[in-house]
Amino acid sequence: MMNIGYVSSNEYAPYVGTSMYSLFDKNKEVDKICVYILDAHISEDNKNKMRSIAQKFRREIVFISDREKTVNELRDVHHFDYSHHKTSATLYTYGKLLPGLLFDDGKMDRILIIDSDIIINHSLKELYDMDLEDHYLAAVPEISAYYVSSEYKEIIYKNKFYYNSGFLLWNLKKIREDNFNQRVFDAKKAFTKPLKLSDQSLLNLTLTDSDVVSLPLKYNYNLGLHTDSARREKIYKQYADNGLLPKMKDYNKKLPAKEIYVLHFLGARRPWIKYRYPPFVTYFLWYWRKTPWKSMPRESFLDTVIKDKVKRNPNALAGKGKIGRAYAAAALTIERYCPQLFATVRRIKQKIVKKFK
Ligand SMILES: [Mn+2]
Repeated sequence: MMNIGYVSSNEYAPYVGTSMYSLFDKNKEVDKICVYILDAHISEDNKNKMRSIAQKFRREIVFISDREKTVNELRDVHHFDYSHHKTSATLYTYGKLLPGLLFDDGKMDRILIIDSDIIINHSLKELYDMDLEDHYLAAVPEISAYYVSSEYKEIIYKNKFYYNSGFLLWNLKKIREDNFNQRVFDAKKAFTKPLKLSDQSLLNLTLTDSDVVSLPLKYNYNLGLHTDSARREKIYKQYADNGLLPKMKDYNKKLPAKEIYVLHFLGARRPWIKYRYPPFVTYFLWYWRKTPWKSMPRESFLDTVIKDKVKRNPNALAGKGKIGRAYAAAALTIERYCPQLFATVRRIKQKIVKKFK
């Protein structure tokens, strides 16, 4: 028996569906899987598509659609916000930290909450059945954050490890007994600055070292490690020194796919964006092409990057110079990640020169 949780807006439903497909496909030996989807206004059409995937594998799927009042309370009573982010669906992503409030039916003993930008590449049975003892959860430390992250230093260095929030195995029994929800609210209240990485920032603000079991890297592999040849060796070694990666002869060698159980397409590595070729993109596309969304046009990278750069600069629309900077940053990002789009980059640069100088 496995309880799995996802948070999904309507926009992300196709990617949650793809992730769920990979989970079912790689966990056929598990006798019972129930997927709970915290429903941030998913359309009936997308829900039916998600249901058809569960049906194909004879698995149970439950949409949790009656939590709007609770989510509004997060905003109005506990002052959770999404001003730093794109949409109000961000409020629902805090559900990943409040499974006792937003997922639990009062009977579950544990739940594994998975991000929409994750592809499951191996059985999770052993992980799911692990002994959580007296801990609240199990999660994978994000050691790369010590080298590159937009997170506040004070959060990164607060505990022994800084944890990634994309893959969390929660001990719901323990959460109910100790009223863990209140601890999350207290941590939110005590931190007065905007949470840069929303749920992940708050997770790390809430936790102390003894609350968490650290999981091996293979259970939440940040694909950034694959391309970051400058730092990979150091980071792999740190995981190994902490017993979270088998000792290797050569830490400069990339982990082979068969040793990675959970592929996390973090940040700029969204595999569903057109013209993006992050490592293991074929693992995503393999499943994408089996879903009912397979012919949906993929998002344009240029639009995404520009939207993102403008969004990250909240005053961008206030003045020419700021928009110019947002476009310049977009051009740089495209140059770095997508050199095959050099003509596009040249066009943006010419636009900037014409409009903003
Ligand atoms: Mn993620």
